[in-house]
Order: sequence, then structure tokens, then C-alpha cells
Amino acid sequence: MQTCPLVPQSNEKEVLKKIQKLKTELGEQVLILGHHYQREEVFAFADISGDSLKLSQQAADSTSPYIIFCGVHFMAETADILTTDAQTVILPDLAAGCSMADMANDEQVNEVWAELASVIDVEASVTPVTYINSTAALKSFCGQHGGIVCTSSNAQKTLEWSWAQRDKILFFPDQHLGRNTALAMGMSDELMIVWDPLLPLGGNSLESIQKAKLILWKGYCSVHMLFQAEHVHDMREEYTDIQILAHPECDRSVCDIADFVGSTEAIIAHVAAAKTGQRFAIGTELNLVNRLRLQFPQKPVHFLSPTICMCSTMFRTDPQHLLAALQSIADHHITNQVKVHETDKHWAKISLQRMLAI
Ligand code: CIZ
Repeated sequence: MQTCPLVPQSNEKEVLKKIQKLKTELGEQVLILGHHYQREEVFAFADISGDSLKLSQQAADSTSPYIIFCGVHFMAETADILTTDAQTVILPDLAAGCSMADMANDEQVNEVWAELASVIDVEASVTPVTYINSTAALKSFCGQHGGIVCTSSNAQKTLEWSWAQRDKILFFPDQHLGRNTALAMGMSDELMIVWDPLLPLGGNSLESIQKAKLILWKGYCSVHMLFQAEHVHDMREEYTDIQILAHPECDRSVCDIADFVGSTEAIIAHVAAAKTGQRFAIGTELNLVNRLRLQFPQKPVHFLSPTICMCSTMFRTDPQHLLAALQSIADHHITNQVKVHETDKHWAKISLQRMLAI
């Protein structure tokens, strides 16, 4: 794989001007997708912005020969899976990954599946569900084993679908999205177990595995883990009228006491629909919270944590990398292409299509 040589630039204004010029020249040849967590200077150039569900749908519908995905690696992989062979997906900085996605790999998930098969009839009783924040190999695993992909926007629907297929769910890699969603659906704690891939039987007894309806992989998002219940209490003490909005990747102790729990799209819609003057403290990635603050100056928006926590890998895509990606298209010398292996692509597409169908 070829990587982008960065265009040497010190003056950011010049870089932004060059991006605009190249974007205009390339016209419909290129579609720029921007995830909500992107920094403002990059986000401003997105033709379409959204969460991974919306962006994967847009990628699937697009006919542009080049798609520049301003996001992280798993998102670009998803776009490549859903687009045609004639389309090229580019990730401006190939080092833009997701530490949570790295918490479950293909080999580990296959080992856990085999371990489960040693104690229960795994193919007949377990639906594997992977959060979209995962590698193409895990989406492929789900495709092959009758499973599905989910995002934080459709987690409840995908869990409903999955339990309609089989009695149990193996949910990876984010335990918090799985747990918070199931709790909101009324599932009791006794029916959920956490599987630590480093321990025999995930650290569980045979009896608890047999009883479990939801097996949660021991993964997490390090950014959302920084929000704590005491931040919610502190905000409420300072502002009596405040509403606390939390992302479902946050710990249960935060989600349980928040006024609203939802995906980025749901959080944005909630703030947009609120009455003027409503104050919010939001527990999700900082770039999105700052954007909401600017977008809704009549609705005071606070970051839920007193310490700054932004997704450092999301932050990697800067204007310089975006410019280099556009330049590589203009020069007909594509760099930073993300291409999923054909075998994974086939099965991963099946699990993504199951998600898009519900
Ligand atoms: O689904 C996504 O794009 C992510 C990672 C979070 C969200 O809630 O949108």
C-alpha cells in the first residue's frame, strides 16, 4: 500500500485555500465524507457528514469514483465493502484507527467462538453482533455465522433482530454499548456476562454461560470511559436546569443517571429540538460537543468532563492530510487507499446488509 507524501505547508490558510480549489476542480469525481468527531477545519469540507450508519449508507448509494473518508480506518473499510470495485476509498491518514476496534481481533473472536462451542451449541444458540467500530474481519465473521453489524444509532433494533434469530448474543467489542442498550430494553443484569478473552471461559462459570442471554466482550472506548457519575452530580449541583446527555459507550454509572442516552445523531437531534435557553452537559467526543456549542449559541452546551478528552486518532486527519489525499487524486497517483480483502469483503457485506435492511 502506498502512503501519502504530505504536502509541505506551514500556513494553514494556504492549505485550506488549496483544498477548496482542488475540491472544486475535482467536482463530482470525489465525495468527501466527514464523521461527527472530526476537527472543524476538516469537517467543513465534508460533502456529507454524519455517524457511521449514515455515512455507510451514503457510501453505498454513492457513484463517485473516489471517496475520501475523514474518519478512522474501520469506517473507510466499511465504505470499501459497500461500494463497487470501480470506486476507490481513501483514508487521509492511515494511522487514524480506533483503540476500541483493536480490542477484539479475528483470532481472538474465533478462539472465543470455539471455546463457547466446547460448552454450548454455539451455532444454534448464539448470534454474533459486532459494533461497526471493528475490523472488516470481524464483520466478515458475523456474516459467516448468521450475525450482524450494529451502530449506536440502531443498537436496539439489531439486538431485537439478533434475539429473534437465536437465544443468545455474543456482542463485541464494546461492552458498554451492549450493556446500556440491553438495560434500556429491560434486560436484567443476571442475564448478562462479561467475557474477558484472556481468561478461560472468559472468566465465567459454565452455569452463567448457559444462563446468559448477552455475552459482552470486555472492550471499551477510552474517551467515553473518562466520563464519570461524579461529573453528572457536579454539573447538576452547579446548574439546576441542566440536561445531561450521554453516549451509550459511556459507563453504565453515567448512562443510568443521564437525562438522555443516544448516538451522536440522536444527541444532535435532541439538542436541535430543545427549547431556546435549555442548558446541556454532553458526554461524548469533544469536537462534536464544541460544534454543538457553536451551532446552538442560544442553548448553553458544556462538556461533561472537567478534563479535555478528545479522540486522538479521530483528530489525526488534519487539513494537510486531506489536501494530500485530494492531490493524489488530481495527480492520478492514488495513495492511502483502503481496500478490504475479497473474502472478508463478501461476508462483511452480508452482515452490513443485514444491518442496513432493519
Ligand atoms: O456510529 C458512530 O459513528 C459512532 C462511532 C458513534 C456515534 O454514536 O455516532
